[in-house]
Amino acid sequence: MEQNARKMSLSQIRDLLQTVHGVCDRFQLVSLKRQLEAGESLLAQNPPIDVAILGQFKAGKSSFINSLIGKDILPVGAIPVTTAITRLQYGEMERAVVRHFDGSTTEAALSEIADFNSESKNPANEKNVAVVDIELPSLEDYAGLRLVDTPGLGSVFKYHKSTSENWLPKVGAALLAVSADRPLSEHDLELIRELTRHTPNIILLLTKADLLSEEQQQEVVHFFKETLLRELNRELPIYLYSTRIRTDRYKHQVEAEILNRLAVNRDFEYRRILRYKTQSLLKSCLGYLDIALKTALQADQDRDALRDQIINEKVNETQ
Ligand SMILES: Nc1nc2c(ncn2[C@@H]2O[C@H](COP(=O)(O)OP(=O)(O)O)[C@@H](O)[C@H]2O)c(=O)[nH]1
Ligand SMILES: [Mg+2]
Repeated sequence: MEQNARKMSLSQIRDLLQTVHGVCDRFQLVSLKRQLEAGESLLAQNPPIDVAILGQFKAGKSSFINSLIGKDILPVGAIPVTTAITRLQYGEMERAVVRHFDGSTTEAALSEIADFNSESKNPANEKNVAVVDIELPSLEDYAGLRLVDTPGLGSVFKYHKSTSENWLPKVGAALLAVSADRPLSEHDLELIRELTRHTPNIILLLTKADLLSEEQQQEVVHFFKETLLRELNRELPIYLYSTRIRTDRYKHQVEAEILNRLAVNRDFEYRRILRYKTQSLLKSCLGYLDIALKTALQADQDRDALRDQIINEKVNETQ
């Protein structure tokens, strides 16, 4: 898919998205709506690349981001905590803006953001928070990227799952956090399959590496590789992380090999991601059209068969 996509120019992408938009309207393909909107707004706005941390609840996603930015800004905890998508990006001054579903915004101090994105202080997202945007001067090296913390999947809070899933079409690069004590579930594989529709950048992050000995870490990494090959026929980069031990070493590797690489090649990555999304959307759209065509042909055949049957019966009656 990527090889053909490399040839697509931005104006070709615009044309393709317009065509897909027309097809979606005409055939009411509502299931492609979010994907289409994500592609269109990516093309129109050229926003920062969203580097999302995804995965099961309590995998250590929020802790990982806090550790990367060197500040305990995001709420973490032993029970499912994160309720709303939270984006962190470079800004000249520290600030947080809460965006509500009705389009209104609230300015908040960084120390107050748990009031909006944690389950205990904003239960069932009763404050209707669509997204919390945080700006930090310390993210200057990664200007052009946006770190995205997401509510965990698989918890008793079903809307955490839908919040993250609905957001998925926007993903630029995905870091799938898998905790060392719960290595790779069917849910994780399902998420990788879904992510494959939205981004060419999927990276596995084995969190809480401190819970394993070095030998066990190797074993788990080996298990990940084998499972991905067997189940998805894919290889994905795998990184280890711990907020407890050897954090500097893990952090340096993630910064150098993931974040810096994306930040330095930001414009190239932006186009690559946009092309990938367009190509994927096109593929889904053609898939739907193919089904619609087959259904229509089948209906034609059924009608012809019925007509033949009626004619035969009439012929038999007159004989
Ligand atoms: N042992 C260990 N525990 C961690 C690590 N990172 C996070 N945790 C713990 O895992 C729990 C869930 O963390 P959190 O960041 O809220 O997970 P999230 O739901 O994926 O955002 C918390 O109790 C953290 O203290 C780590 O590197 N090692
Ligand atoms: Mg969290």
